[in-house]
Order: sequence, then structure tokens, then C-alpha cells
Amino acid sequence: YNWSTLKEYKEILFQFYNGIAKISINRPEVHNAFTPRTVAEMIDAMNICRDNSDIGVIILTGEGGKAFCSGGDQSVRGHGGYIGEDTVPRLNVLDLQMQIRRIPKPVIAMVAGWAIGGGHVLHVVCDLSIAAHNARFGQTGPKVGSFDGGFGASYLARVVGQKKAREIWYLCDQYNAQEALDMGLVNKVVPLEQLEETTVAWCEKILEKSPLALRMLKASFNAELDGQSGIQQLAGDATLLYYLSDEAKEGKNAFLEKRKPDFSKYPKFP
Ligand code: 1HA
Repeated sequence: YNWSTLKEYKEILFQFYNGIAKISINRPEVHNAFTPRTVAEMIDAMNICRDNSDIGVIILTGEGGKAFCSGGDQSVRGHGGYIGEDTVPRLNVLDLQMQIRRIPKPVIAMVAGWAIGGGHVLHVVCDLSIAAHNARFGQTGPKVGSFDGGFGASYLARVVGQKKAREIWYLCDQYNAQEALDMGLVNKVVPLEQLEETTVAWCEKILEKSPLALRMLKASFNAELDGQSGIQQLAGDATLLYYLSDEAKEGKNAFLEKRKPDFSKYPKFP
């Protein structure tokens, strides 16, 4: 594929091809462990994906074929969080998780090799996950002195069920691609050589579909789980659709023209 660079970063690659954005963690020497900077760069790239109407679907992945992401970089873990150049301890991957769920476009995790710890949670919060045969999944928190009790626990349990989610966290075992498929943790398993072409093919199928329908569906899947903030997201999309209507425009126009709005001609649907 003829991926073109959308923006240069230090710790990630951000590329575009044919309606698809690819955000790739580029620290293969540490199995794509993330620092606060890696995460800040991913957040910036995701913001660009949200605003750019040429982008319909986002692939999240890691460079090198050996790891999707091994979680927070333990060598920069300090007192109260992961510490970057500004010396501030952060858990900013939690903001990235929220953003992946919130962005009104499908996000697909393309997993080769390790998806471990905070890196595992990143694939969990993606809309879809496609794994290579060499993919390995698992949480390590209780082993390395951490835990993600947010989406990493409760959303994982929605995906694989309570018993399996507790097993994953309490035992810190690693699971191969077939096991992940069997427990509904990933959508498809393919040979490593076919990982990108399969993922791009899934993206292309998605890109043929109605973007507003996809947007409403993503918000709807979230709404059930996200309570008031999930309804806020879905309701915001309802407002977007309403703003497209002549009925809503009549209200705005009447205000600007300092007259009484006339909504009489708009239907009162059954
Ligand atoms: O839990 C959270 C959070 C919770 C709430 C809010 C925010 C959170 C943010 C983050 C996290 C976490 O991610 S905690 C979990 C952190 N990650 C881990 O515990 C996984 C650590 N890595 C491993 O267990 C293993 O490396 C591995 C099972 C993925 C692969 O093993 P393997 O094939 O034997 O490779 P290994 O030799 O261990 O790794 C290759 C190199 O990458 C090593 O460096 P080298 O000895 O060559 O210098 C290794 O140290 C480095 N590396 C791998 N993972 C990490 C890492 N360096 C720093 N941090 C890592 N996570």
C-alpha cells in the first residue's frame, strides 16, 4: 500500500491511504511500550483523524511485527505515573482510551505479537481487533504493581464475560490468537503476512457504508454502557442530524430575522 505520512512524530507513525488513517507505535525495541509522549502523539493524531473528513476509519497498530503494544514503559514509571520530559507523572493513556471510544469513526486494532498490559487494554477499547497468528494477549497489572479498573476491567468483562475477565486479571496468563478468537476478544485471526491486507480489506468494506449510520451505531453501542455520558454522545449525534433539517433551520433563521418562527409546515410524525 502506498501509505503517505500525515504528520511527523517522534514515537509514532501517522499515515494515510485511501480513506484509512494508520496510527502506529514506533518503539519496537521495547515491544512498543508507550511513554507519556507516545500517548500525547497518539492523542494528537486521533484529533486529526476526528476532524479530517477524508478519514473514515482508523487502524491502531505497532511497528515491527513482534508487538502491538506492551503497555506503559516501565523504565519511565515514577512516583504517581509515567514521567515524560516535563517531569509530570501521567496516566494519559486513559484519555486516549476515552478518545478511541468517543471518535465517531470505527477504530480497528491490527495486532501482531504482544498486546500486553496497558497495550492489551488499547486493543480492547477498539471497535474491532484483527490478530496475526503470532499475537499474544494478556494483562500483567497484579504482577508488575498496576491495574486498570476502568475500561480495562469493566469493558473487558463486557467483551469476554465476567469469569474470563477475572481470570485474565487474577492469573496474568498469556493467550494465543486462537484462544483470543474463541473468547470473543478478537474478530479474526490471519497469518502475519496477511494481517495488513486483511485489515485494509475490512476498512474498505466499512468505507463503502453510510458514515452517519456507522456514527450512530458506534454511539449506540457505547450508550448502553456509558450511562449519562453515553446518552450525551448519542444525543449530540441526534442534534447534528436535527441541525441538517429545514425545521431546525427555521428556528435559527427566525431568531436572526427577529421574527416569530413558523414550524406549522413541519410534520408531526406518528
Ligand atoms: O496498568 C497500566 C495502567 C493502569 C491505569 C492507568 C494507566 C496505565 C498505564 C499503563 C499500564 C500498564 O501498561 S502496566 C503493564 C506494563 N507492561 C507490562 O507489564 C509488560 C512488560 N513486558 C513483558 O512482560 C514482556 O516484555 C513481554 C511478555 C511483552 C515480552 O516478553 P519477551 O518476548 O521475553 O521480550 P522482553 O525481552 O521482555 O522485551 C524486549 C525488550 O523490551 C526488553 O528490553 P531489553 O532487555 O532488550 O533492554 C524489555 O525490557 C523491553 N520491554 C518490554 N515491555 C516493556 C519493556 N520496557 C519497558 N516497558 C515495557 N512495558
